[in-house]
Amino acid sequence: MQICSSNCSARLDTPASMQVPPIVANLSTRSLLGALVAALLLAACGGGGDQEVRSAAVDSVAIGLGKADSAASGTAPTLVSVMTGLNGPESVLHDTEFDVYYISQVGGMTSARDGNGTIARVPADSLDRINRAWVRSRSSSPLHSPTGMAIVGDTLWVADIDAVRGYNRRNGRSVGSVSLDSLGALFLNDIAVGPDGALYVTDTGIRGAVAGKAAEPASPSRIYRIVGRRPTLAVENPILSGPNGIAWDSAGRRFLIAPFSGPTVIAWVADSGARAPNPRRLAPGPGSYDGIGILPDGRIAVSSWADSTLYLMHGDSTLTPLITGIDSPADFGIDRKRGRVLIPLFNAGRVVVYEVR
Ligand SMILES: [Ca+2]
Ligand SMILES: [Ca+2]
Repeated sequence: MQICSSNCSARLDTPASMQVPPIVANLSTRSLLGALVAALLLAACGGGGDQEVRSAAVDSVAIGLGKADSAASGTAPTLVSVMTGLNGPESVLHDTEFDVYYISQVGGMTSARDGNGTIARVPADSLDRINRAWVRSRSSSPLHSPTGMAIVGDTLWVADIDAVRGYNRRNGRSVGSVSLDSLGALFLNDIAVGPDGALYVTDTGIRGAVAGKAAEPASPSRIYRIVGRRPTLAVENPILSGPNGIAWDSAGRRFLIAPFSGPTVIAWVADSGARAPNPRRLAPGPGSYDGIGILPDGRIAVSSWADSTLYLMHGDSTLTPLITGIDSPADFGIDRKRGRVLIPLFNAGRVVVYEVR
């Protein structure tokens, strides 16, 4: 994550998405913080500045980008490419019609209104042709800290602190934004399109931390619903525990939520008349979750900053590691056509691309 000023004096301000929740602190505060600080320093001084794409048969362990665990899946995921030179990559989304990937880049402190957010666009079959600033911030359409994305019609929607901003996915031009400021939104993090066509947007409810101290949650854990550019509060519940990633699980007819501040994956039914608890806790794990999604074969995956791992969830009850050693794994994208998982490594300014079969 790029946290330095132009003269690259490293500031150890901890962005909101890098805070250490109590459960993680209890496990290994020192080692985790050490890793985070090292990563911050690396990124602060241009660790993600190399601009290249490594392709095909990359030895992930040799270059320190992760290790695939075959025990969890039967067939080990294969690292096939690494996109570098990204500025705080937070989320990847596959546009299946144009067959391109979008990569949101926070640029600097998470939640800072610094007007330097960007969205990259890269052809899925030509990763070396990446346009790292396909969308830039403009005075008329600022972009500060873009995170999760979703597509509805011709519009690419991107969460940005307390607004959701729209871009024409054919040309990257702004088509306006929806402010959620009046609803008290604090840190909009991810977006899923529901079966009703509405946008469901998580609010992690934390502010960017300062001076290396993790901030306490500053607003309730919420999910908003946006229809026709009109936002409403869909659910507010402490069980959501600082909701970060969100995905629609069509098989389970529910949303899956990856909380940042809680240890369990969460399921939520939006139009519940259900008697069962809603939202409800599923599989426990290390917490500090970011991305969540359904792999091409139907397995549910969730990424964790706590131990730099992409997990698989089994039967709603257990998590097992699929890929380990991936520092600061944020909101991964899924390419169902190619069987790929694209994981943004936030601190390193990279996206690692695995084939998962
Ligand atoms: Ca920024
Ligand atoms: Ca996220």
